[in-house]
Amino acid sequence: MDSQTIVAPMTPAGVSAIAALRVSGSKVREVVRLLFGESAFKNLKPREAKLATARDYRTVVNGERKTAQIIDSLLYIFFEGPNSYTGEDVLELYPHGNPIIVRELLQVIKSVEGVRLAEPGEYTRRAFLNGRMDLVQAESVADVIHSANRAELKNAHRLLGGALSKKVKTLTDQVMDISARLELDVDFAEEEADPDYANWEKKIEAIRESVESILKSFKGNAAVRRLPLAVLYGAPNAGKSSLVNALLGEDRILVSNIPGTTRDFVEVRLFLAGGEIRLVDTAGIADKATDALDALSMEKSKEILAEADMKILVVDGSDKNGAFSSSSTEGRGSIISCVRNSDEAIHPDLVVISKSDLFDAPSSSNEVRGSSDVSLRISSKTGEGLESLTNAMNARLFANNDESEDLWITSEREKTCLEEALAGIDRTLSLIRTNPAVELIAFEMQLVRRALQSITGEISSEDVLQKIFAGFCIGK
Ligand SMILES: Nc1nc2c(ncn2[C@@H]2O[C@H](COP(=O)(O)OP(=O)(O)OP(=O)(O)O)[C@@H](O)[C@H]2O)c(=O)[nH]1
Ligand SMILES: [Mg+2]
Repeated sequence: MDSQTIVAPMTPAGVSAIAALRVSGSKVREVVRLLFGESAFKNLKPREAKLATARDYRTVVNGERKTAQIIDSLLYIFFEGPNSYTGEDVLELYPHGNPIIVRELLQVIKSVEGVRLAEPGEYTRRAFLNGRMDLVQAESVADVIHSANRAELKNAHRLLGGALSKKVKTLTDQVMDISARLELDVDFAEEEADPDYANWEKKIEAIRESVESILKSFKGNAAVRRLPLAVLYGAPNAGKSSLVNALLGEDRILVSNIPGTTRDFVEVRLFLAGGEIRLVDTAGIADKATDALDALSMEKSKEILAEADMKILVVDGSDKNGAFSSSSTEGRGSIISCVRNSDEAIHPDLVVISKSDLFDAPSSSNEVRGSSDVSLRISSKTGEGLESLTNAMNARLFANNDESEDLWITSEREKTCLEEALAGIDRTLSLIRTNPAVELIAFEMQLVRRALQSITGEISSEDVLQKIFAGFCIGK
């Protein structure tokens, strides 16, 4: 293995309260000596947070370390291998999050002989190579970092905890057990009676079922990482854009009292309790388009509505002549009809009655119950009802997320290995069913075993590792 010591920032470039850097390898103690001096080096204890002043030795005047320029006062922790993330000696540094400080620390650390900048995913790669985790777990580290919602995060944590690795290990053991028996039969083929094909068939079928069920659990990144989409729609001037701004807490979208202010739909990202979503503000949909451009805008609104996971109809509650009037409940039918287009009404998942600061509440509650659906009174001005709205969005867009006990795989590589295993199992089964030479069956089972072992990385190649870790962030 690469014996060089590696260093990299773990936090993104830019200004922050605190940044973090990690050094891993045999030169870690030398780095401590260089940055913090002889006494820090001699008294270095693992897993102890130390507050210290890091200095740039290269600026030493009169040979005295104390005269060297201060880089930062910071916290550091030393982890002694093999009890560290990578399994090697590791030093973690937590300086202030100023890019100048981070750069200087990197420069000084790299000036130690045998230290270089880490490649993407190199820490996790070393963790794998040193047996700190298997390949499934290593891949799930990226999932933990990139999960877009609670459900994905929970799954990633279970993968990291070894839930899948354990399943695969059990299957591998079963395959090895069968292989061992088969090979025995190969050796004693002359003396023994016919092999017990029926018994093998049953066992291999059970393995097949397990492999297939893991394979079926695969959710590609496109499916998993697709953010839920909520779309706001309604008549022109209903207050849709103002509502997006209020939800974001910033004046992101142009708002005016001129109907038809929003032309193109505008997409923003919003964080709800369950995870991140896409929220889209659309151009108002009127009964009739005022001109050709207006017609195009309305068309666009309908297009994005067709993709929505949640359609939120915004109705201007202050508009006495409008579709909704708070004093009548028969307004409900017309709420829908105000966005009825030539073809068909667009049925909302939720109706919000906007501008509640301009009219009296029909009841003490901010929920207006209609014939079937529930609507919320909201005001972008006072903030009334915004929390109820985000709760309603969260409940709809992240339904059942936390209760799910499903475990799914996300890695294309793991999927390919499982497919190979499955194909091998199928070939084995068809061989068994036609009672051929036991050597052939034993050979196929070996392929199955190898495919399963590559999932967790018991068998791996440089190419495979290269591919996996190239997709990681630097510093992980
Ligand atoms: N008092 C009050 N006025 C609001 C509220 N929300 C929006 N308005 C006003 O209503 C007018 C229209 O608001 P917009 O947010 O631009 O409405 P829109 O639905 O995006 O309109 P289009 O883009 O034209 O479809 C603006 O003058 C806003 O200031 C509210 O909660 N209270
Ligand atoms: Mg608008």
